[in-house]
Amino acid sequence: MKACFMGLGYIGLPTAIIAAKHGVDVVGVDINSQVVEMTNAGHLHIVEPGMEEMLQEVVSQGKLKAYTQPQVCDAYFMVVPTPFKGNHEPDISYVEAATRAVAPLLKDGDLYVIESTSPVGTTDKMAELIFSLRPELNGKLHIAYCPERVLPGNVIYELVHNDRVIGGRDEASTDAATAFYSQFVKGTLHRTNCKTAEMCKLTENSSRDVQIAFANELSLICDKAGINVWELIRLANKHPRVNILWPGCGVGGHCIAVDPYFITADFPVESQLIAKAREINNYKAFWCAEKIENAMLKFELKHQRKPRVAMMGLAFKPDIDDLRESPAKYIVSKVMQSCHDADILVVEPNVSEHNVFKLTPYEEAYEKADIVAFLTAHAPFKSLPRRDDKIILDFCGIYK
Ligand code: SAJ
Repeated sequence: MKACFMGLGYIGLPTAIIAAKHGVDVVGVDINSQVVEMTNAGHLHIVEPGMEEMLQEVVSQGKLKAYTQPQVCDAYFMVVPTPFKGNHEPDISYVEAATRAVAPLLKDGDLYVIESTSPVGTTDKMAELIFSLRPELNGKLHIAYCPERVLPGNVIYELVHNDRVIGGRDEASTDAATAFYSQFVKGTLHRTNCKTAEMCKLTENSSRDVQIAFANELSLICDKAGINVWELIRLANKHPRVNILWPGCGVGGHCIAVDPYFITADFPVESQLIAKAREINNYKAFWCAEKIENAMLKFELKHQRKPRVAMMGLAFKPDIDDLRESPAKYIVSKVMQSCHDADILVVEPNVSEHNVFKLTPYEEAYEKADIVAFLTAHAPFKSLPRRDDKIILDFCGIYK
C-alpha cells in the first residue's frame, strides 16, 4: 500500500508520519518547497512534541518521502486548509486544486479521501470533478470523507487513540477507508456515509462554539447583575446533568471560530442558534475591548493622568504560542487603535518576539500597570499575587 498525503501541515504531516511508522509507504506532498526540503531532511516545520524524532526515523527508513508534486500511489488523502472568504463563505479551492493534481494519477481500485474540514456535499462535488476529468474511472474508485479530531500538542497520542468517523460514498468505499485507517488507529472506526461524516466534523466544533457562547452570554448578564460568573457556573455545574463551559474574551483558533460558518453559509435559514453563537462569541471580544477602554477613561478622569495598562496574553487559549484568530490579539489592537497615546504593555509569555507588539515580561507588566486585563488564562499569571491597588479586569477566570 502506497499512500499520498496532499498537504504537509498541522494534520497532514503528523498523519503521514504515523502512517509511515505503521508500515505504509508514504509520499508527502506540499506546494511549499521549503516544507518539502525540511521534511526530507528530517526537520519538522510545525511544533509538535515527539514528532521530529518519528519523522527522522521514517525518513531514514525510506518510508516517507516528500515532493512538491503527487506521485502514483494506491491511496490519496486531501489534508489541505479550507479557510473562509471575507463573507464567511467556505473556500474549498485548495481541496479542489489538490484533487485536480491527483486526478491524472488515479487508477482502478484506488482510494481517495478528504480529511480537510469541508462543507456538506464537498466529497460528492470532488467525486463529480474527478469523474469529469476521468470518466472511465466512474464506479471504479473508493471515495470517502474522514475528518480528524486531534488537539495540537497531543497529536501522536490522539491520532492513534481517538475514535474516527469514516464516511464512504458507498459501502465498498467505507470498507476501503476503514481498512486503511485500521493500520494505525486504535480508536473505534465508526462507519457512516460521506455527508454525515462531513456534517459530524462541523457539528463537533459548532457544539463547542454554542456552549462557549452560552457561557459568554452568562458573563454579560452577570456583569450587569453584579454576580460572579465563575462562582455561578461552578455552582450550576453541581447539578448532575449540567455542564457549562467557561466564558473567556471570545473564541479563537482555526477550528471552533471557523467551522460553524461552514454550516451557516449553506443553511442560513435553519442555523439560527449556530449563527447567533458565532455573533455572541465575536461580540464578547468587542465587549472586553470596550470594558478596558471605559476603565481607562474612568481612571484618567479620577487621577488626572493616563493609566498604564497591562494586556495579559495574546494567544487564543491558555499555555500555547498560537495567535491565530485570537480574540486577545483583536482586543489589544482595538484598544491601541482607539486610544492612540495610551501606555499599553503587551504580555505573551509563550512568544519571545512579535512583529507588531513590543512584548513585556508578565511580572514587570503586572507590577507597573494601573489596569490589568487578563485576556488568556496562561498558567504563570495564576501565581501573580492579587493586588488591591490595581484595577483588575479578569475576562478569562484567572481568579476563578
Ligand atoms: N474556550 C472558551 N471557554 C471554554 C473552552 C474554550 O472560551 O470553556 C475558547 C478558548 O479559549 C479558545 C477557543 O474556545 O479561544 C477554542 O479552544 P478549544 O480548546 O475549544 O479548541 P481548539 O480550537 O484548540 O481545538 C479544537 C478541538 N476541539 C475540542 O476540544 C472540542 C480539537 O479536538 C479539534 O480537533 C480542533 O478544534 C479542530 O481541528 O477542529
